[in-house]
Amino acid sequence: MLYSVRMRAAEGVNGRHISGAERLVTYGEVAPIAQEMLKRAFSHTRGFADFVNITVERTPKELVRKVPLLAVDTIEVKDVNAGRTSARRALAAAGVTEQAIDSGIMQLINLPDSMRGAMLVSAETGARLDTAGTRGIRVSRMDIADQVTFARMLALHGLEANIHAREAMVLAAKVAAAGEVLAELCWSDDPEYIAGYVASRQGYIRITKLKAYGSGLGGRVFFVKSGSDIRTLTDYLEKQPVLATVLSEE
Ligand code: WAQ
Ligand code: MG
Repeated sequence: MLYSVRMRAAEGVNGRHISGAERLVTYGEVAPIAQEMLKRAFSHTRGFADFVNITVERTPKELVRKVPLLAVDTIEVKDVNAGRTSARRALAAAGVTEQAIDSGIMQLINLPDSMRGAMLVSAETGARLDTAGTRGIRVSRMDIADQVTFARMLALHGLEANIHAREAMVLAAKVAAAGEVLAELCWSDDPEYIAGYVASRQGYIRITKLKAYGSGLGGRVFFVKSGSDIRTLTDYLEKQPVLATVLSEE
C-alpha cells in the first residue's frame, strides 16, 4: 500500500496560492513528509500561509503506473530574453505551432497572479482548453520510484540539493507520459527561482533564466494535441497514481 500525501497552502481557503507539494510514499514516510510539508508551507517566500491543507490517501500499489523519467539537458542563457527564445525553439521542435507558443506564453505572463495548477492549451491553436479558470489543473499523486537511483542521477547533473528541479522532473515525467500532451512549459512562482524548463517525451530541457529575479509570477502550460479528450487527460493528471523510474544513468 502507498499513501498519497498532498499539501496546498494559501492566503485564506480560496485565497492567493502560496505553495503545494505532492508525494506518493510508504506508510512510515507519511508523518515525516507531512511535517516537512507543513514547515515548507509556513516558511515560503511567496508569503504567509493562513490556510494549509494536507491530504493523506491510501493508494493501492496495483493502481500505480510506472512512467520513465525524462533525459535532462541544461541550456545556459545570459538573460530572460535569451531564455524565452530557447524555450520557444524547444517548444517548436516538439511540434507546438508558433501561434500556440505565442498564445501560451502570453496567457502565462498575463495572469493576474500565479495559479495553483496548470493551463491546458491547444498545441495547434493556442486556445485554452480546460475550464479550471484561475485555479488550473493540478497534477497530483506522483513520486519517484527509486529515491537512491534518482539522487545519484541528480548528483551527476549537480542538482542533488535542488528541490525545485527534483520535483519538477517527477511532474514533467508524469505529464509527458500522457499521450495527449505534446510539450510543457514551466517556470517557478517562487520569486528567487528563475530557472524553468520545456519538457516533452524527447527530454527535460532546463533553461537557466526564464523570468526576472523577484517575480512571483510563474506557471505551467501543457500544450495538448488536437483532438484530445480533455476529461480523460484531466483525470489522468489529477488522479492516476504514478511513479517515475530512472531509466539509465546518463
Ligand atoms: N500541477 C500543475 N501545476 C502546478 C503544480 C502541479 N502539481 N505545481 C505547480 N504548478 C504550477 C502552478 O501554476 C505554479 O504557480 C507554477 O506551476 C510553478 O510552480 O530544472 O518550482 O512549484 O531547475 O513554483 C522548475 C525547475 C521549477 C527548473 C518549477 O514550480 C529546473 C517550480 P512551482
Ligand atoms: Mg512555487
